[in-house]
Amino acid sequence: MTRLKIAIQKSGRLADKSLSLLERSGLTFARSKDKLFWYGRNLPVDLLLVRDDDIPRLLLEGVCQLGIVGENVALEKVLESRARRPDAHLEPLLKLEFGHCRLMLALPEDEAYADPGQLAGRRVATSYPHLTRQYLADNGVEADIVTLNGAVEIAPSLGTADAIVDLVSTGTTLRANHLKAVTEVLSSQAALYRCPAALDEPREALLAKLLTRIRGVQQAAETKYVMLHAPRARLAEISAILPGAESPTILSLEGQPDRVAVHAVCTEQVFWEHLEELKAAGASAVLVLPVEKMLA
Ligand code: PRT
Ligand code: ZN
Repeated sequence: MTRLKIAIQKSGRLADKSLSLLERSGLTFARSKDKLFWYGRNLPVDLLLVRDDDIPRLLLEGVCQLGIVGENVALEKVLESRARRPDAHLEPLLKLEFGHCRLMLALPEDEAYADPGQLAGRRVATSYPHLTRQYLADNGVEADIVTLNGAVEIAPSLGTADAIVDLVSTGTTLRANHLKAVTEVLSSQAALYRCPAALDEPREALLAKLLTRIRGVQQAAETKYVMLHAPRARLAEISAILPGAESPTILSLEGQPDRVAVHAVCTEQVFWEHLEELKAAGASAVLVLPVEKMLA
């Protein structure tokens, strides 16, 4: 039977948002609390809950057809697997706008930074040895890479490394360990990936349908339905302020020949500044409503 499997992180920073995205895309699952496999109830799409590090391999081996994982993990694991499969490759179908972080080179606070060349012959601790090696090679630097699976940020104070390459979001962890981020190795966010192998036709069709839905959910999150009253004479000006709105609907207002009601779908973010500009252009009764679903 035609079914798809999606791998997401079981617990951790990406887990809740990954599941929520799929649920908002209309997928429902027969959940089993401690099981790793959730059966898709309303569509033939099942869920596999795993450690994020396992997701790239599940895709490369075709065990799962879709997966949600940080670009940092996807790229690291692809580079790692190239020892066995030189052509290993994963392409993000969609960036998902959560799980943002940066893989950064960090040095002890009191060391001045000039360029990556100063790492030559020194020890760099990281949980991302392949991305680090690639970065150093791209910069023509030969250094010793010390691979650690956790607590990378304490390596310099323990004396096991001179520098680190680690994920940073707020920078609090680095500061607490008297380190400073000096340059970016990779900028990352969660992304939706597919298996590289082509699928049979029904499964490709199902995958395309799911992708359209997920895109729709993403788009709807930004999109707002705006309703307002406006002086008929300033319609052009008001339409131009509405962000990302195409051909608004204009309705007449009973007993008010000079004013009209304007309804518009704004596909770009509507900020307070836009509302203030609308008001200055004579708009009143401005309402901004969320859009739940979109099918373009
Ligand atoms: O158990 P499993 O293997 O599935 O999870 P995990 O522990 O490997 O990963 P998890 O849940 O911590 O992170 C999953 C993904 O979230 C990462 O691969 C990144 O893509 C993304 N992400 C976003 C982050 C961060 N932000 C982040 N801040 N991953 C880790 N961190 C670390 C950072 O390295 C630091 O040690 O969180 C700490 C706090 O960061 P600061 O800069 O805010 O202090
Ligand atoms: Zn992990």
